Amino acid sequence: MSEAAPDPAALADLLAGDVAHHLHPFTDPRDLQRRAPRMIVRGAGVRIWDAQGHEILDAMSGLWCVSLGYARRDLADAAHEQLLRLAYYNTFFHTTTPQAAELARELTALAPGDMRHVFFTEGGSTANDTMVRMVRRYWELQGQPRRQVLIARRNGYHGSTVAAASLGGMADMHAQGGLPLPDFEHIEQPHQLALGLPGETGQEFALRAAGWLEQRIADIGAERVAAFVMEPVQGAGGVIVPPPGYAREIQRICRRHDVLLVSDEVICGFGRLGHWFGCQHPHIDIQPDLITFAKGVTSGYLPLGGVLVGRRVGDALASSGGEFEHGFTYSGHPACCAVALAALRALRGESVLEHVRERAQRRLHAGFAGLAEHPLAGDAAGLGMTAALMLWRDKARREPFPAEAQVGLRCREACFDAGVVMRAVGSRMIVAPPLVSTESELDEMCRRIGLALDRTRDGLRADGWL
Ligand code: PXG
Repeated sequence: MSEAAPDPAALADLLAGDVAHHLHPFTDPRDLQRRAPRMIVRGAGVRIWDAQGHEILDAMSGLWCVSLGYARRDLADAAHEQLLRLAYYNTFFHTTTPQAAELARELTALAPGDMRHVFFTEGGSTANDTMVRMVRRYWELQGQPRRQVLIARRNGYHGSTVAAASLGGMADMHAQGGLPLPDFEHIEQPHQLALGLPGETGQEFALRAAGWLEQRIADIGAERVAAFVMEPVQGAGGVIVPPPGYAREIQRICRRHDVLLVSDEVICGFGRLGHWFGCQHPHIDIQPDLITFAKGVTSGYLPLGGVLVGRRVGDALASSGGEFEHGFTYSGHPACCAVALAALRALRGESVLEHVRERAQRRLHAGFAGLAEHPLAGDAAGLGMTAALMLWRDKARREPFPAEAQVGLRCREACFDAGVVMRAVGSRMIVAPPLVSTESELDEMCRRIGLALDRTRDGLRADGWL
């Protein structure tokens, strides 16, 4: 199916306005001036269309969020009906709405372990900001106000607000504006391809990598450490899957030192790894004290995030007396909650998690194993509906491309041209397809990625990089 091409003059005018006035996230404005952005105008199922009418398979689910695919009538109707019934009311000052109340009950019923409370936010960054304030408040209530330090990992991503960017371990983000804030510390990521020693087994690496946390707690002093925060699988960092055993060992270390454990499930939650929460995947298998979430909870149709709070922190906050001096205008927005309720119904009613576990993830990883045979690509990795490939200049010698070759960006553009969205993280190419992707749609994504790899290779040859 293709779209009727729009009036070229109107499109050119819109794009000129975008380039002139719109500051895009994580985009160099000079690049936009050199080449106008691609205008996406429609989506249906796992496909999107640009303004020129090109059909593109969205193997990134938007930005890891559109788990149920585009143009779903149930999600749109939920928003539409709620906007007409009650477009907005807040949850401050002793008020609530049926949608916020119902969603709180549903989410805490789904959450692992003893999570009985949820705080609603507008997205993942504000969920992490809320979590930071919440764990510090918890320790104050416990009479341990010195427990202020949050430890997270290099190359972890937790959002773009000042606290979430401090928590994240992205060096380029820290290089701007004096981040991280004090009392945010980082340990190295559990990325064996980058940090493993020759001959080291996954299990040995898992223990060594978790040991970096214990060392850091000792350096800081456990009496100052509030929490450790990790993504089950690092998403924006490049789909970095920790070796089995790592997360369990992290949990043991946190318990030993009475440090709260937080799972950032903004990407991994709501079926991305084939379970309601990524921490429930057998490869991860931990019971965090708090979970932050966003994205897939509404399948990206409207913005919503939050913090699920285990009994330990939840009971302390709930019984403390005194307000938690925190909240957002749109905390528990009724239309966003209505869409989340509809998304949960769809995930359950259509057995989406079973589809991921029993069919889709296997097909995706089989496809990526095939792509790793391409001369340019190797080291297929991933868990659930996430997958990654490395691009090598010389795979046998494990020689990477120099940064100037911009191999990831070349491949990303080649993917768009081949009709599939892939995200580049340096020279790592990653996907997170909609959870509802059929096996034939996943095969077609991989076929198009294969084409893009061929074309990337041709371009690199033409420019003398190969
Ligand atoms: N935590 C994690 C694990 C995330 O992936 C956030 C928090 C922040 O969520 P909000 O809703 O505030 O954006 C995220 C967001 C990318 C990319 O390019 C990833 C995210 C956002 C934008 C781009 O991979 N993740």
